[in-house]
Amino acid sequence: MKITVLSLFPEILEAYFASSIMAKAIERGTMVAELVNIRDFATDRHRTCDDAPYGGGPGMVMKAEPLAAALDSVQSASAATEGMRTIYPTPSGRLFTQHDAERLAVEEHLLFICGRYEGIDQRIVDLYVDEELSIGDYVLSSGEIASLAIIDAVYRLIDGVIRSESLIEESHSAGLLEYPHYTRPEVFRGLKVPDVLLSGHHAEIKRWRSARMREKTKAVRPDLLAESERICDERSEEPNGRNQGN
Ligand code: 6GU
Repeated sequence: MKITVLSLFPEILEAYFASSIMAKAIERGTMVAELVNIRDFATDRHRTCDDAPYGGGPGMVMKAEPLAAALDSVQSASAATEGMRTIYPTPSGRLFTQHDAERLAVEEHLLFICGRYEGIDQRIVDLYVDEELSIGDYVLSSGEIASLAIIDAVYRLIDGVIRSESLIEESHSAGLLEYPHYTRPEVFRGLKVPDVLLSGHHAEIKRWRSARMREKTKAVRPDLLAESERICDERSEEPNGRNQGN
C-alpha cells in the first residue's frame, strides 16, 4: 500500500514514519510512504497557503490553489489514479471506525489531506475528496494527528505488518473490549496475577477472558455490547471475540 500525506507541517509526520513498525514495513516494501509539503506548491512570493473566509468569521481557510497543485502533482506522478482514495480528516466528517480501517486496508493508495486553521476551501472537497472522516467527537487543532490515527489503524491490518494472531483477539475486532493482560512478575506491589492465568488450563483461561471482556464492555461501553451481541447472533456464535473479521 502507498500512503501520501499532504501537510503544511510534514516534519510532524516524519518521526512516525521513521518509527519501528512503520519503518520496518517501509523497509520490507509492504508500505510506501510519501510526505508532500503543501507550501512547496504555493506560487506567490510569501508562499501563502491560507486566507480569510468569504462571508467573514473567525480564523483562516486553507487556499484551494496550492492544495490543488499538490494534489495534481500526486495524481500525475502515480500511474493508476483509479486505485487512489483521497481522505480528508475533519471533525465534520463521518465517524471513523474499525470497520473503515478494514475497508481502507485493502486500497492500493491512500492520500490524506491535513487541514489547519478553520479547514480547507470547500471546492477542494468537492473536486478531490472521496471521504471526510472524523476520529471522534472532539476538536483537534490540526489534521496531522487525525491522519496519523487513521493511518495507524489502517496499515497495521495489512498482511505482514504485525502478527495476525495479535489482530484476531484484540479490542473491537468482535465488538468487545479486550481482557486485561499480565506479564512477569507474578506479584507486583502486592497485586497477584489471577490464578486462572497460571493454571495452564486453556479452556478455563478462555472462559475467564471472555467474561472479563463482557464485564469491561458492559461497564464502559454498553453500546458496543448490544452491537456485539447482535453481530454474534447473526453469525450464531458465542459473543466471546474469538472469531476474526468485523
Ligand atoms: Cl479528523 N480533525 C480535527 N482537526 N479534529 C478532529 C478530527 C479530525 N476528528 C475529531 N476531531
